[in-house]
Amino acid sequence: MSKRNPVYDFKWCPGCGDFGVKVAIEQALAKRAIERQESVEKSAIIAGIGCSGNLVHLQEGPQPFGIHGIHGRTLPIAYGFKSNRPDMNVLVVSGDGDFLSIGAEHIGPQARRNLDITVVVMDNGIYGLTKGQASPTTEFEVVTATTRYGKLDDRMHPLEVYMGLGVPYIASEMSSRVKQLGEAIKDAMDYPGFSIVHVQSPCTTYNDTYALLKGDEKKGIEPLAFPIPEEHDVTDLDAARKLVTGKRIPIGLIYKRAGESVPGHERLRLAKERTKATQAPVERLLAAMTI
Ligand SMILES: Cc1ncc(C[n+]2csc(CCOP(=O)(O)OP(=O)(O)O)c2C)c(N)n1
Ligand code: SF4
Ligand SMILES: [Mg+2]
Repeated sequence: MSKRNPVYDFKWCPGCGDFGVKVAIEQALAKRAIERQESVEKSAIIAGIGCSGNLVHLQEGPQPFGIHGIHGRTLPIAYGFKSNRPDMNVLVVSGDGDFLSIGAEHIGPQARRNLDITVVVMDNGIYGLTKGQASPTTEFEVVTATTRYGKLDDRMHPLEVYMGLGVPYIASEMSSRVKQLGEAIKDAMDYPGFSIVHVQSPCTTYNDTYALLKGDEKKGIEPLAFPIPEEHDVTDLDAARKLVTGKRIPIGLIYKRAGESVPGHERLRLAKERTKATQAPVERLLAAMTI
C-alpha cells in the first residue's frame, strides 16, 4: 500500500498550484517523521476526487499510506480510518468542489466531534478535473462551463464557513509559498483535533488567479491575499471572525481554540470506559425485563 502506483499516469498542467501543495505536504510529512522518529508510513493521505485528489498518487520520496476515496466523502472515510487507527496521522486532501460542495455537510459534524485529522483544501475556485465548471468559490457572474451567462450564486467564503461551523483550528495559505505552507501543514498536524489548512491553489487552465492574489502595484491592483498582522491573537474568536470577514483573504494562522483540545477518538475511548463502569450484569438486565 505504501508504494507509488507505477501505472497511474495523471499529470497536472504546467504551473498548476497543486505542485506547490504536493511539495509542502512531502516536507511536512518528512519533518514530522524526523521529529517523532517514526516512519512516513505512520501517516495516511485520504484524497477526494479532482485534480487536487490526484496528489495522493504523486507524492515523491518515502510514501505514506493512501486512499483515493469518492467525491465529497473524504471526511466519512477519515472518520472510519481514524476511529480504528487513532495511532495514525491522517491527512485529507480535497478540492473546493469536493470539500465545499458535495462534501460540505460533513464539515460541521466532524468539527464538533473534533476528529483528529488535518484537511488541506486546494481551492482553485473551479472544478478543474471535469474541465471548468463553477464551484462554490467561483466568483459571482463569472462565465464557466456550467454558468454560460454568468454565475448566479454569490461566492462562498470558506474561512467564514469554517468559523461558523466551529472548526477549532483554521489556517490559510497560498500554494506559491511552499515553505510556509509546509510549516502550516506540519503545525496543523501537531494540533490534537480537527484542523483545516485552506490553500489558494490556482488552476492555470480554467481559473488563473495568481495575479489577483498577488496584486499589481504598478497597475494599482490591490492583492486579494494579505498577511495576518503579527499581533493577531489566534485564540481570540472575535478577532478571527473579523479577519475572515470581507472579500480579501488573510494568510497565516487564523484561529486556534483556547484551552485543551480533546480529540474525537479520545472522547470515544472515554465514552466506552463510562459504558463499562455503568454496565449492569446480563442477569440483572434480563431480570428487569421479566414481567
Ligand atoms: C458523486 C460524483 N459526482 C460528480 C463527480 C464528477 N467530478 C469529479 S471531480 C469533480 C469536481 C472536482 O472539483 P474540485 O473538487 O474543485 O477539484 P479540482 O479538480 O478543482 O482540484 C466532479 C464534479 C464524481 N466523480 N462523483
Ligand atoms: S485543470 Fe487546473 S487544477 Fe487541474 S491540473 Fe490543470 S491547472 Fe491544475
Ligand atoms: Mg477545484
